[in-house]
Amino acid sequence: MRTPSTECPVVLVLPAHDEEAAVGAVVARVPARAAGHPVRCLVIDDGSTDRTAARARAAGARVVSLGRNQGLGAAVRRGLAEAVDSGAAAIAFCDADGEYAPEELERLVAPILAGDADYVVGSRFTGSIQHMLPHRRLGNRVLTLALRRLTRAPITDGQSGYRALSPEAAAQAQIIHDFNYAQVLTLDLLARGARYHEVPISYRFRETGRSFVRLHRYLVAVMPAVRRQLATDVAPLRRRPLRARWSPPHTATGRHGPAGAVTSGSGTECSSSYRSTSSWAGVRPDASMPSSGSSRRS
Ligand SMILES: Nc1nc2c(ncn2[C@@H]2O[C@H](COP(=O)(O)OP(=O)(O)OP(=O)(O)O)[C@@H](O)[C@H]2O)c(=O)[nH]1
Ligand SMILES: [Mg+2]
Repeated sequence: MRTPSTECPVVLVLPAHDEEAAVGAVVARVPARAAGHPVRCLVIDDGSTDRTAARARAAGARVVSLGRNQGLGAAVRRGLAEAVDSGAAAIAFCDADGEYAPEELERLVAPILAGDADYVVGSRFTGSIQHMLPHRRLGNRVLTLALRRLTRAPITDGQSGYRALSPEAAAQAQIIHDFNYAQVLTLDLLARGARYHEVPISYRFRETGRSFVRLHRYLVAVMPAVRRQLATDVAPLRRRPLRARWSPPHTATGRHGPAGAVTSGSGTECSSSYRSTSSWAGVRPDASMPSSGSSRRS
């Protein structure tokens, strides 16, 4: 098992598209440390035509620009790959529009750093919601119910924009379309045997910028991607005993051992060699697990 040194950073990725009004303040709110680790903020500038990149840099973030606008799924995919390459001890991501609280970062990454989870989702519905449009609330409920049915996992917020992954999970995760990650990332990671965990988070609807969510376009892009995800070689969800992987922190024992479902390199240095060395316990050896940086597109 790999024990990340407390010198290895926690990386918070902020995918951003035309968020000049909010991104600087979000970066400034990122805590300097989380669970004893230094925190690095990485903004993925997804083809912004405003001053998003400059504002993020001025506030102290590292900025990676995608050049042209590629979509939220592509931006998160790139962010995960960059964070893995930088030797992160844990990787989180959230919106750059101020809807999620960077101050709550430790809550997200603590179960990963403790070795109790591979994939942590911040749940707005077990936390607090300051304002959410009624049709959004309904849409979230319906899509979450569908995801629960598909995975048989106790998911309470399938569309959350605040999540954290172990570096091993981030290296192996596949986001199979560029438009979005919400459902396909969860389906992919659970099918790979990731130990899923939720933590309550706070949420407030964006006050600036422009949302990319338009119901029709969203459904037209997301539904076929979910169908494709369910047909991939890591998706025999209905046949896998996933329940065994939802043990709450500190009781997660069993065949994965108490400190992680992932086997990877040993040692305490900040390593970025997850792609070549890691594998999920429980995943078929023939299952292909390309890196998160691969561009498998819709
Ligand atoms: N609009 C848009 N946002 C993107 C894109 N790529 C990355 N993002 C960023 O992805 C994050 C999530 O997008 P949002 O539009 O906030 O999606 P959402 O939170 O589901 O919708 P709202 O609740 O209306 O904010 C934000 O930080 C965006 O700036 C893109 O292609 N379009
Ligand atoms: Mg948002």
